[in-house]
Amino acid sequence: MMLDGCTPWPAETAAHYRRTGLWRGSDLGALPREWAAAYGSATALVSGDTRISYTELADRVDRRAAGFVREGVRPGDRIVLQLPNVPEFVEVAFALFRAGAKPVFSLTSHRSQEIRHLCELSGASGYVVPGVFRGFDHVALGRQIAAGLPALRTVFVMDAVEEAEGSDGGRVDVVPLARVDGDPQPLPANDPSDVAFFLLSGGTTALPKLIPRTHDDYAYQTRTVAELLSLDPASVYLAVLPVEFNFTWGCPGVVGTLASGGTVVLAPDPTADDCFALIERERVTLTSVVPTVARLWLEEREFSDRDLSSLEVLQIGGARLEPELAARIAPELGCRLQQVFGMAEGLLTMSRPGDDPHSVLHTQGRPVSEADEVRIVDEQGDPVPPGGVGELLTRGPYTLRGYYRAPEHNARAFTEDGFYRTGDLASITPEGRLVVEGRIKDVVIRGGDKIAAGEVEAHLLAVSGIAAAAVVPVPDAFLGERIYAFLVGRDDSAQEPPLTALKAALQQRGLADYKLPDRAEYVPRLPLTPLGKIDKKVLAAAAADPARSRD
Ligand code: J2J
Repeated sequence: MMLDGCTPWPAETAAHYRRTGLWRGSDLGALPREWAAAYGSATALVSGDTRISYTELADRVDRRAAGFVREGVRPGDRIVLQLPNVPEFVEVAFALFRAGAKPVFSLTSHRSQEIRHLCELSGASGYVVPGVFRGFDHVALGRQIAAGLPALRTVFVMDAVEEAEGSDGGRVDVVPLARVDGDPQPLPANDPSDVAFFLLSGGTTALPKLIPRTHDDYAYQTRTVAELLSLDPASVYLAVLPVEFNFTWGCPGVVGTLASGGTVVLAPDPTADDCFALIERERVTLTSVVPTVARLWLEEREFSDRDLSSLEVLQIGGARLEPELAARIAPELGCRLQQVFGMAEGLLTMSRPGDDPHSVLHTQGRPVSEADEVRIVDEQGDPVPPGGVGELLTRGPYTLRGYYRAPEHNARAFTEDGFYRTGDLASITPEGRLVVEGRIKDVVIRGGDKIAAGEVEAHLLAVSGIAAAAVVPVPDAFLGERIYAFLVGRDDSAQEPPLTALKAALQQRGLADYKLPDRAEYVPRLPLTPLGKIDKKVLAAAAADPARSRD
């Protein structure tokens, strides 16, 4: 049974995935103990000077799970998890799985707008935070949000907090993670077909959506990708991007590496300085980055004498990889390139170890599962001729059937027979490889971060002096795309806020920094399509015009 508000796979489809051995009745909460039995004293996690063995990890997960139960966390509870790349992220996620609670993975860059929405949408009873991180006080944010959301009972804090701050007039308990500890106790197993956790959608709508991932579907995804890459106990994975990103968490990422007995090294940030040092010190064999990070590393490589010879595979995905950049990976970094096209919603395509060099540079490879179904359709929803470009639709054993608590959106985002409309434009080569050709969804992909235009527009409209707003991507050599906002002022007498004031106003509203427009331009009116919708194609072309004057 899946949590209320989720869309299960149809019964026969689920039965088929079980019969064919794709879904094996997994429980993510039971994994650390199983891994400890298999890999014991081998190193599971490395972070700074801390090294944690498989046995220690399982012990910590058991103790923390008991601690969460003692703090009132119950099976089915949703808990917003907002921690950086630290061992506590992994421990807390698995402890929550163990306790039957469902973590909602959020980004550390998220602020009050995003966190309030995630807490509200998920009905979260808890919120796990670092404390003060990169100058931002997450505990204060938790208190502020809890004041308006009675369901939110506890803020769990990784850093030590002052006892005096212990409670907020009874509204919310602030509990240090150190106190989330208890003697291990038997806890009920999870239903493998139930939600294990929620990933955040890259989104096309004004408010972000939640993606339910089940125990069985995620165990299948991570196992399949780990097998495809032949991971084993000698594998060392460097988590460069935020761990809560599906790419880092499970493609094969943290979960796939641990399931293979390898070692996960947590990088504090993606800089070449830090990551090259970690690759050298830990003899890293595999890592995954977005194209912007790959570009940064290539630029730094000639100035670094770090030994990167252990690195076998660099996975690059999350945004379009220019063939020119792709071609530099093997010669300049001395490792194999693997292109990855993926989405938190499910479908993953990847190039394979034996693929010919041309296709590795120019395609995003094949779906990772034989059971992935992929269709390329035209605007009417009809299949395009072989090799043609159209919207990519997909369904399969690890692709969602519906967003959480979003019936109206689901009616548009899925076909009647359960295919997810990705909003990506793609074609398939005669050899069956996917080529991403563009997208029809209203999203900006800025250095791998996904920004829903509608979300930024809604916030811009709430800023005084703005009557209309349209956000489009503008190409950028370093980030791939940047955020360009076209604005219409409210009336002639009103002052048009300049970009810095706009950004400040959006930050003031509590929008995450990565969603702030990089450029803003005032226009007398926004162009419309014959159907009366804002013509974003015209705007995107205008934004990309190098001759355009910019303020
Ligand atoms: C072009 N666009 C791409 C690619 C994703 C592995 C890798 C990436 C993600 C991810 C992920 C792309 N070329 N190679 O979850 O597990 C764009 C598409 C897609 C959207 C999904 C993973 N790889 N994209 O990026 O949920 O537009 O997942 O629909 O963040 O990123 O974004 P997200």
